[in-house]
Amino acid sequence: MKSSIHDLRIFGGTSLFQNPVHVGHPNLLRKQQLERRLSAVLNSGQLTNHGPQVRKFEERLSELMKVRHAVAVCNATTALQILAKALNLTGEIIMPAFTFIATAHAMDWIGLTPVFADIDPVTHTISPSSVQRCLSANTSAILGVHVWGNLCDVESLQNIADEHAVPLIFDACHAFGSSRAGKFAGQFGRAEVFSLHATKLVHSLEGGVITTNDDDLAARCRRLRNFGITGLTEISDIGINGKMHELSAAAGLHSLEDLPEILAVNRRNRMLWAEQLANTSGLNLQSVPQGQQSNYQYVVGRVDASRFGLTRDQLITVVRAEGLFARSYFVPGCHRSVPYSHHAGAECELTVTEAILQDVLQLPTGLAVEPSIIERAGQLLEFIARNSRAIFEEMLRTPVLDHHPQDPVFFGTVATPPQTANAAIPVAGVDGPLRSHVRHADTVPEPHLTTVSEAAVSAMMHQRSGAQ
Ligand code: T4K
Repeated sequence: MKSSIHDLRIFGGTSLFQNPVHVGHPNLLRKQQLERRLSAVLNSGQLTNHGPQVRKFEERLSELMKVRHAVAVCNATTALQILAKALNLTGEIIMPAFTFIATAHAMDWIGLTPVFADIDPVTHTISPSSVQRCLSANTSAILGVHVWGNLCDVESLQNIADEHAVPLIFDACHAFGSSRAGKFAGQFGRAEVFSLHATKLVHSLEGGVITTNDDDLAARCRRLRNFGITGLTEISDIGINGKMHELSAAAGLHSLEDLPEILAVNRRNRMLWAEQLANTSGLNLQSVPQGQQSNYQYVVGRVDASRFGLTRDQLITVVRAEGLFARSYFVPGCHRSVPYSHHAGAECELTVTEAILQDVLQLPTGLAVEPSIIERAGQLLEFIARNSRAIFEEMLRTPVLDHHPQDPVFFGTVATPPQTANAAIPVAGVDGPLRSHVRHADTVPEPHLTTVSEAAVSAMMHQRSGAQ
């Protein structure tokens, strides 16, 4: 562990984690068994088109979630589109701005207008009162997102939806295995959509599933998933190819068998993080609201810069260099991302969203994260908190900050042109606290990777001392 701030990698020390610790890593157990399963599928000759693996997977999913129908789809983005088409949605759809960009893209791609509502400060899910304010004559549906495994306030949202006679649907991509008042995600609203992407709790490598208790809606989703074909020579709808293939379904069935272990490990990890951070002032883990069971797929907290002594982005800079690849999430927010920033529908007030985008921090969990990793990471965070003032001052003084050799932010695939001498470094989507720390830079020599929130990290890494 570090005994002085000069042991920190950003000041030339050695990274705490030589092998980086990612926020998420595919949960994958019993690989040989999976290989045998996949090989049996390959030998069966049936590779796709609603084969036995997909049918069995759908059956297992509906049993588990206690819902009448589970419609397996190639990914959740396509599943959201199929669902919206199956409901004949047109015009505006109210959704949170605080979600993975796919939620907005899926709707916009099929001609719907996302209207971004604010979120609840505790659960980070869509705020019913904000939804009320976003309603208009053009609203055709409300789309809640169960962020981080926390379920939305489904009862209040349902009341609003019923009152205005619009369907309520959910993006449940984060919520596999979560429940509210004893009811599993998958049973709420008219329908819900789950992602089975490799980084999700349960996964089919890539994949998605629509769940619903509505027989007609399920039948329509099934038709739309298969080009709208209903018989040998019959085409009833304008459908798409949204089919899940057999290998994917077999991987999904395999993953489902590990669900109890994955949930137990996530719960344990969340508890360990809470223990480790109990004395770290200014870094507060999100708590699960009463009456809910979370799958703890994500461990998230908020960095209160005034108490912690560093902003969230400054903290990310320090820990990523140590190999703890903590992340901000959903930055810059759907409403601030280029395709939507001048959006006609985006007029709702997003005060809570804006605040959370500035300070939310995602920490590693999942099967790959051992207790010893959390213990060391917790000690590191505590050390940083204790020395935050000295670290901040040193960050202002130190000429060149260093980063972790395996950080994809610096060794990725998207290159941006070098900065010119003494130009202010643009930090896309990050204003406020970080801006005050981003100063004019000398030339940044190599092209470096920039994803939106990582631009902040990148900018800080390349700043020079005294160049105000
Ligand atoms: N709605 C919501 C709320 C969602 O979260 C998502 C997807 C969707 C809709 C759409 O669902 P899909 O159409 O994808 O089914 C990832 C995923 O690409 C995305 O599926 C997911 N949400 C989103 C939250 O996360 P990234 O870019 O943030 O993750 P990525 O690729 O950086 O992976 C996270 C970490 O996992 C990395 O640190 C490396 C590690 N990793 C990742 C992969 C894929 C591995 O170790 N191995 C791997 O194979 O988007």
